Amino acid sequence: MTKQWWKEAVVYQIYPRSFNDSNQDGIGDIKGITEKLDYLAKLGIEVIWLSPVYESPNDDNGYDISNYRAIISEFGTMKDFDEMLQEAHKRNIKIMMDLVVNHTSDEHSWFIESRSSKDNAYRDYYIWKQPNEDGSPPTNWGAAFGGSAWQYDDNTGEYYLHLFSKKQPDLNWENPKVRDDVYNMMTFWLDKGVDGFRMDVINMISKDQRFPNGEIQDTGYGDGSPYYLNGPRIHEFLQEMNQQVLSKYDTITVGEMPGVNAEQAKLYTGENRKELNMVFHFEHVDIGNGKYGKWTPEHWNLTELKTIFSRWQEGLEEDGWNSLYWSNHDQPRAISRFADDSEAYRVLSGKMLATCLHMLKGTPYIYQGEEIGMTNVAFESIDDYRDIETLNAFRDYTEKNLLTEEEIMQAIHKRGRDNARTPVQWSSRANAGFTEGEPWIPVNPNYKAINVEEALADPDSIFYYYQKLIALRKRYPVIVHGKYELLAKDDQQIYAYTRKWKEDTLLVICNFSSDLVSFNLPNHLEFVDKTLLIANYNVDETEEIDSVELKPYEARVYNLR
Ligand code: TEU
Ligand code: CA
Repeated sequence: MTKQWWKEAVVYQIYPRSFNDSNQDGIGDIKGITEKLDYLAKLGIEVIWLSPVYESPNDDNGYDISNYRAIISEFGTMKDFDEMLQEAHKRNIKIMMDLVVNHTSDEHSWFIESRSSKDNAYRDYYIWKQPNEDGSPPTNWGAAFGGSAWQYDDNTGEYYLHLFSKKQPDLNWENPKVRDDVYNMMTFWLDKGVDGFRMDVINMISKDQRFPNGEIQDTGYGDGSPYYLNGPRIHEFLQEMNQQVLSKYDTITVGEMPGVNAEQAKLYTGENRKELNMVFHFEHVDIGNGKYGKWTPEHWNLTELKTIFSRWQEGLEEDGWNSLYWSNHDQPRAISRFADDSEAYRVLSGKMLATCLHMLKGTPYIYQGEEIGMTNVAFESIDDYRDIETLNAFRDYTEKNLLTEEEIMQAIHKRGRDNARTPVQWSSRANAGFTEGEPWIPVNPNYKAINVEEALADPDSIFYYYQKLIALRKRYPVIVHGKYELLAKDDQQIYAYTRKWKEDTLLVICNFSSDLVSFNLPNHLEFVDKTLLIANYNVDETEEIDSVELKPYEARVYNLR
């Protein structure tokens, strides 16, 4: 067995469009990434997860791919890519590609062929169905970005399935030729030297072939998810992919899986199952979802969050592996979502969240800008937004009078995907130093105070705190391997837990509130020696810890022996 290096690594996600623009056209690009590799090496990360860089008409910013083997020209060339890969490897940084194979773009040559006639060789690459007798779509399923999940095509008089936008037709994984083509494409990238894949909505690729209607939702559409999430042949497909491709390389793999639970994750990530290394679940990022999901955000409790994390920590303790994240390109900024982005507490709470997450068992993911504590943005006008999900939701919910404009704008400010997609703030120069051109999406107006230049100049910055967390991971095996135990289960303000490994007991104490709160160490924790590993306030290291007074958003990690 090869060494499971992906358990020890920290991954950094790059959303290339918003990362760094090297040629001043307002769009982040691959050369822009290469320019910043030294910065990432300084942070200490070992893997980059690169959101899609393939040819795409950008209906969903690259998650709609029209050619899996070409680089989209606005990001650069294949030569730029190869150079980036080489430069990353020189710095011991691996590159994980985004693999988007539940669907392609409708501009992919496979789909152009497929829709051209019923007897085209590519017809069965996608999911085509006849209309019902009254002409209505084959099922009542709704699509993730609004409307029906079926699009009628005049040319052949049939509907095709699209679980996302109508420019993202779902591939038909029942067809062995589709699977072969995907595996060959993966091999192409692995032979180039990439180090693994983050697999987009990979638990959606196997559909229940009976295609039943779903339960009607408040939006008027049926919920098809029981018939395509973790579908009947999903494990078979992943095992086949592993056998034909992944097993031949030393890779890191993570499956993005809406609606997956810890029990199922054991099947996806169990050591002997030969499927994936880990999965991204959505349980903590969906916390507080209301009637219309994220568009009706409600209050959430820390105890709910602790219950979720604990279930996953305990569920995958013996077998399988966790991925750990607060944010990504689909989610709001971590500090704004889970802590406090006010001026008084932004830095403290950013460090607290980092502590809480990175000390859990699993592979931590940092989303670009998180390491400098970037926050949500609240554009006043919908015209400043670019995300298809956001724009469609604004239109659909207001048109149907389900939400007022004010209500949906508030929800967009809290939970919209563009919160994470404003350009990385590199400096206090114009456009945050991201570009000298017109950025494709406006920068967050707080860039003068929050930027990389500032962070690098301040030894107390969130950046150096992350750097220290990553360095600790390399020094203390307990951080990678320790067994998790939740403390103070019912506490509404404190998240505390231990991690045990051989002689070491890691004690992690995080205050998720702006109150002063006291934490009492449970009696069963016996130790003779304690070392403070990291803290976001100045702590007297000799302080007794039987009972600790915690300041707002305070976080401490001790190693007990
Ligand atoms: O996301 C899948 C997914 O479930 C989210 O898009 C979700 O629908 C929404 O963001 C939360 O409200 C993946 C990609 O990460 C996302 O960027 C793509 O838009 C989507 O798949 C389709 O490829
Ligand atoms: Ca550019």
